[in-house]
Amino acid sequence: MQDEFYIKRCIELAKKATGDTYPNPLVGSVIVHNGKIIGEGYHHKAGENHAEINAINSAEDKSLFAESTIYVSLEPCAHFGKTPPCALKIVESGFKKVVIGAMDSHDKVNGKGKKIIQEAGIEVISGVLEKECIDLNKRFFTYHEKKRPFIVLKWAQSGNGFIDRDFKPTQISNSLTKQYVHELRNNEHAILIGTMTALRDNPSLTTREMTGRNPVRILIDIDLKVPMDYHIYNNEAETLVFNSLKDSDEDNIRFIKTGRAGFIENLIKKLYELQIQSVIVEGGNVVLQQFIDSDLWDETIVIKNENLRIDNGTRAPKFQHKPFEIKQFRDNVMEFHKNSNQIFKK
Ligand code: AOF
Ligand code: ZN
Repeated sequence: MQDEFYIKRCIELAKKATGDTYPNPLVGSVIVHNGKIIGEGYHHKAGENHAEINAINSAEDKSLFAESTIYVSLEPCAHFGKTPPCALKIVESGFKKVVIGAMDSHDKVNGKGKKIIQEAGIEVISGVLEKECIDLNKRFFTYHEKKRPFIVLKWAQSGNGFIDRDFKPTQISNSLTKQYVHELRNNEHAILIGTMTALRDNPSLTTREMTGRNPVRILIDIDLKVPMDYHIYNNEAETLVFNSLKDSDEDNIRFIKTGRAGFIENLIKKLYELQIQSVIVEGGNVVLQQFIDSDLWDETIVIKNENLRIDNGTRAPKFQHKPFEIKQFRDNVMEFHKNSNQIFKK
């Protein structure tokens, strides 16, 4: 129980850097001596100190380490990257015990950090609040383990399952939800839409009003039908255009030529190469259904307006298999999860 309490604190600390650590994960660490926290830290930004190092540096009395436990939400690293290995620093610092939340599936670490510490004769416990620690970095873990981005599908539908009225742009969700949608977008590295949605709604897909950071915009436009003066091509953010006609790279816009066969699979492979760790797919209906049919999704968010009834229009995408878990949070938002314990090896 004590261990869980301190790993929870690690998670809390890690979350302070939400959105700032890409391509690195969120990680927090605390050092405990005789039931008292004597050091805390988290990873702020790629290239800067890892969580453990900040926790170690923050402790005033380092002579207490020999009788202390260091907690980390992610397995300490074993490699010389932008910073030296935390596992070695932990050994040198002479801790009595190490408690780890989740193991790090990044190829460079993957058990090696834990091994270094154990081989130095230090007691190691791992897997404390593992599910929570994996969830904290679900994008990072999915990216490294499945060799593809974490994929979120999102749409809004009427109470009786339509996403528009008479096949025309229709306001389904209310203005309160708009804020929520911006939050959702902001959690992801990229936002994806198809030709139909770009032509019909002409969205700019930015979230800058909220946070100052814009996700990468991805447009699927096989025959390049979306005119260059549409908002998605404005220079407020980077845009990747997957198409069948040309490859080119101009300022903020990159055209990526992709074969028609296995289009979605090829696109996802390319996003992996471009180190995009997560993507939210916002439509239209055909694109969303393609992701479902290719079994390429991790979470689906459906914003439902129960009071709205529509007689004629586009029907919401359909799952072939019932999702494992359906969570309802807020009145009008449903979240679907594909698997119980996500997709992870352990
Ligand atoms: C840790 N503690 O706080 C973080 C870790 O390029 P580097 O040197 O910053 O290494 C990045 C990798 O290190 C990253 O992909 C992940 O495997 C691990 N991140 N490890 O021990 C931390 N942020
Ligand atoms: Zn490290």
